[in-house]
Amino acid sequence: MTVCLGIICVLLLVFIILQHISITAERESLFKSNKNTVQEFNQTINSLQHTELMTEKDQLKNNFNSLSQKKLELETRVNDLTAEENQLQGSVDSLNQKKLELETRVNDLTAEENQLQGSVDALNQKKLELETRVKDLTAEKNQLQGSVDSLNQKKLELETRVSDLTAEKNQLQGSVDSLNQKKLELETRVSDLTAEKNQLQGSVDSLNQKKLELESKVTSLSDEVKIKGCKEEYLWNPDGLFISDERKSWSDSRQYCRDRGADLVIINTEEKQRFISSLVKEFVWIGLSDIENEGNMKWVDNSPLRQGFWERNEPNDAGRNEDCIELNPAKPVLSNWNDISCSVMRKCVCEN
Ligand code: MMA
Ligand code: CA
Repeated sequence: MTVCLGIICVLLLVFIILQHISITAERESLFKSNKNTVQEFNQTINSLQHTELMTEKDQLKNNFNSLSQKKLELETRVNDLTAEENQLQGSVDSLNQKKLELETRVNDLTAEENQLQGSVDALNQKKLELETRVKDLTAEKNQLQGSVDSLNQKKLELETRVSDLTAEKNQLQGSVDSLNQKKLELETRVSDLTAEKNQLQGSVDSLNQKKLELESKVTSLSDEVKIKGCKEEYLWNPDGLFISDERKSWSDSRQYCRDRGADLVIINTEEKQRFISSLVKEFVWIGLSDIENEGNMKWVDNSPLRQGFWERNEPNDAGRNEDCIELNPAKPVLSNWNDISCSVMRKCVCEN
């Protein structure tokens, strides 16, 4: 656009200059021809002074007049051309004015173009950035496409797995049904066995009753033997005694001894009571309890207690919860037993 405007201005200038040159040339040629005519005329007058032909002089005078007329006309023409030139000069001025305006406009447009160039540069920069971004996004898209493909693969695998598992589930459902059937059968069997067990329990109870009767018979028989003066022999071996190294409840302590081929100690002589009291340094369980029958103290071999070495006011079944017997070596040697809750944690004395 700027270039076009420049070219138009140049063409206008060239046109104006050519016009001016042609007008000036025309005016000069008119002046020259006029001057020549006057010189010619003067020469003619001079020559006429030497001639006698006055008529010719008159004629020449007439010619002169007509030439003067011609000269006036030419002067008028020159004036007209001068006016025309002034007019053209005005046009040139206005064109110059126009040209200045166009130059200003061109400058404005150039500034605008520079600004636009800046915008174009920024847009190009932006375009480059966007191209980079597009490239990145394309790479990302390809990566995601890869992920999608692998996920689709995974999905297919999972679908296969689901159908496998469904088949397996149906198979298991079949198993469950057959197991339920089996369970019903077993429940019937369990209730049959429970009935049988209850029956057997009745038998056990009656046998226990029988056993108790027999035990009391044995006791009374042994008392009878005592009364008859037969001295009982208490055989015990000090080397068969040992103290546990862990604190446990009475039942767990008993199991501890049993695990080692022994049982909780039975103290049925004063000698043994003295020996064990001197052996232990803290509370210990001994093999005596009334767990089975409150108030009926029994040793772990089911023999009844004949001689106890109780503390004062013991056994008292405090809180109605004391069925197991501890020995406290800090108390006097022949009165150091106490009944206490079987769940208390104590070391114990075992005997094998
Ligand atoms: C008291 C006494 C005993 C009982 C214990 C229980 C310290 O002795 O009442 O008979 O067995 O408490 O801790
Ligand atoms: Ca007690």
